[in-house]
Amino acid sequence: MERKTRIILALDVSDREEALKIAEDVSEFVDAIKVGYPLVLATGLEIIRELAEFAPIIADFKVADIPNTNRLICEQVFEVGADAVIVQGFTGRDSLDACIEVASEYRKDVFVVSEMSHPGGAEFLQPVGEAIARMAAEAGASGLVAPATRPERVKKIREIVGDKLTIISPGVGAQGGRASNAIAAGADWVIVGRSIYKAELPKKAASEIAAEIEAELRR
Ligand code: 3DU
Repeated sequence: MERKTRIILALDVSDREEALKIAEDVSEFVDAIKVGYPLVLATGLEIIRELAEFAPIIADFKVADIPNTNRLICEQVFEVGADAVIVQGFTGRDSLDACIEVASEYRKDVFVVSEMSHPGGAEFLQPVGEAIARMAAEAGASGLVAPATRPERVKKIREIVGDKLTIISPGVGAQGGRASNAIAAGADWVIVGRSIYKAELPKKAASEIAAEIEAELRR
């Protein structure tokens, strides 16, 4: 994934035509498109192949199962053309290793959720987030998912993993986080959903966030 605008679009719409239209519209302002359950359950897995025409695709299935099941899921995700998969870290090293093994066979990336951006993310996951980040680094994951709603946590995770892993950061806009704060705290990319796909002019919304990030990086 190339660092250009540093925006990953979370395309959580449930209509195929709308998804393709938004993807095409905003493609110049996003470095990747994150596709998850809402769109895939509504339209089918092949939407990943269709969207891959516009940008690299990150499949957000928060994979969280035993190693064998994780392997089977990741194989399907990469076969259909995704460039990366998001997996949970709390299931442990063997489950993560299974995902990383499959990803390396396909020369693709694995991003590990260390903690989540919503208020409930602080309940169970945050206390183990740093241990998950360390495990992901040791296991050879490509990156981590860390919360833009808590930039201080992004900073902490960055201190732990150094430059070894990339950090992608959801929670910007609709969940209250600011793109510039997440980037300043050490995120490589922000993940933005509703603030772009629900905007009256998604392309304008994406370009404004890109400009905010660019200004932050020039500081
Ligand atoms: O809140 P938004 O509409 O900008 O969407 C954020 C996206 O990122 C959405 O797909 C959600 O499932 C995902 N995500 C989080 O919001 C928080 C996490 O910790 C991990 C993923």
